[in-house]
Amino acid sequence: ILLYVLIAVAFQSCKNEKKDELAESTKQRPNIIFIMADDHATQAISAYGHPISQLAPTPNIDRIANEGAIFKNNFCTNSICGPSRAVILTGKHSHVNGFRMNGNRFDGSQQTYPKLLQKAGYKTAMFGKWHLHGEPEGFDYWNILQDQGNYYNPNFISANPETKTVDTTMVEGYATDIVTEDALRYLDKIKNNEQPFMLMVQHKAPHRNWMPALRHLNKYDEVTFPVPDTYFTTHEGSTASKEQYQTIYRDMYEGHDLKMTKKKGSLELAHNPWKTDFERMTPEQRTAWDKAYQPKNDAFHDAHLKGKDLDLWKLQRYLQDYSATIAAVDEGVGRILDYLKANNLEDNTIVVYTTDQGFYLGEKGWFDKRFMYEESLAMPMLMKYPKLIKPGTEVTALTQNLDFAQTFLDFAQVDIPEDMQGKSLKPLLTNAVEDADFRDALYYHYYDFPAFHMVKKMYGIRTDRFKLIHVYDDIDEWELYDLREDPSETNNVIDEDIYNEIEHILRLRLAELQEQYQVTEKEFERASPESIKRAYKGFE
Ligand code: SGN
Ligand code: CA
Repeated sequence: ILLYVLIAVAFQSCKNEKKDELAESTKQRPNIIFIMADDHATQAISAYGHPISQLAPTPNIDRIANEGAIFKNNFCTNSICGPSRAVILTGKHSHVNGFRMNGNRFDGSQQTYPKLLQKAGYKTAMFGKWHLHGEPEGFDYWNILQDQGNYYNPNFISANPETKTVDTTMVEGYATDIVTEDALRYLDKIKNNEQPFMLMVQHKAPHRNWMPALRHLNKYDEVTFPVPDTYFTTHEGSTASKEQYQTIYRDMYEGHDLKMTKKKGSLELAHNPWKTDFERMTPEQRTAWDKAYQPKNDAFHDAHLKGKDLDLWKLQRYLQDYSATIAAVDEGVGRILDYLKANNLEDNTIVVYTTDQGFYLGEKGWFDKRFMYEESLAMPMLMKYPKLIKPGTEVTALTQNLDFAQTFLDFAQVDIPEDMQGKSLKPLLTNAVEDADFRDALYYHYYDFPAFHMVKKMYGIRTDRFKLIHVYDDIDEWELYDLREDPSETNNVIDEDIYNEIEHILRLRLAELQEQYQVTEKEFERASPESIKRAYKGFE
């Protein structure tokens, strides 16, 4: 009996020690708040310095860069919403995680970083835009926007633990504010828990159709944004660029996107094919909206603009609205940062600000994303963590959304699974690795064709100076750009002899990357010529 008691006591004290150890290490592990906007271009974040953002600054988002790090060369692997989100969750390229294009369904049973963090003792939660067509897994709490989400009075989907049902509820208000407030409420509930937490706060804004909050409807009316040199380009050297349907002055809907009215004195919107956005507003919201927009729309009618003047006017309206939707995102980031400070959570919390891909703000005449050119390939990435990241850190290494999962696991001291395809960014932040030694080249592959905007399928490689792209499906065209000589990528040098050697090296390295990432023949399937022709007609 004595022996038994001794063993039991020894066992118990060993167990307690283990528990203490776990509690200790749990306390040391950082909290993570991952804030992601939708389609927020680096050109529209003032920390990145682009002239557009200097006219519509983002002071709160910039706080993350000032107090932490800014990644100057961060890129996505596939410039479109759902796929980027799937890459972030899994740390695997689209062809490995299975989510190649919008409309696919994310296989939620697969390994993701939130699941691994949850298993390792993190409290996990997800708010806002999910867009992976299925219920989030690996979260203790989630409350997501239905589909793309709406700016006004959006529907939210969440699991109800009491009834064990999944409920869809319309919430009155402005999406960005609702998502921020939901996250803050949750934070307040769990802030004293022993467990570390990981929250994903994912906004709809500044996604199309760019509807600002009521308090921001006139915010940039007096601002004239710079017109990109390439606004009226004729896309020489790139058939895919010529054949896209994402040109501001041709493809934007005058009502739905540009909020233009049919005629002076009328409130009736010009082309507004879907009854999904303005029709959701309450009469009070709509009245406030019209009060703000009618004077500017009437002034537009009075000006009788035509041709290029009209095209330029559309750019201004687009950028004013786009920037104004960001204002609420920026305020929300400020509220979260202030909350952390006021609640003594600042030191031990990693805050990340990013978006799912880059976006065109008039460059090449475009809106939207998808192409492998810089504006849509680039992804903002800002990260602060006072314990470890020195304020004002600038990272120039070639990094990707592919790296995020491993980074968070690394910070959380969780083993990184072998099958993840990115690299932790932590060594860059502790100066354990030089920026130049981190990655020599990155791989990209976009699949969503034929589809809305008609951007052809393409894959390619980018190094610090060059970019080689193969555009395929109904064409077979290679594009090569020298980013140092031609930052706006308007001069395809694929046929220039002096670049032959470079092209050869890039092709070899591209093939190596495809092998490394296990890209198989199956990834290059083409659609039938008939379906492509039909789509070109259909989306005209
Ligand atoms: C919607 C938009 C498109 C956009 C896709 C994908 N049109 O269809 O312009 O490219 O989403 O965006 S809209 O008028 O309905 O908003 S993504 O961010 O989800 O990939
Ligand atoms: Ca997006």
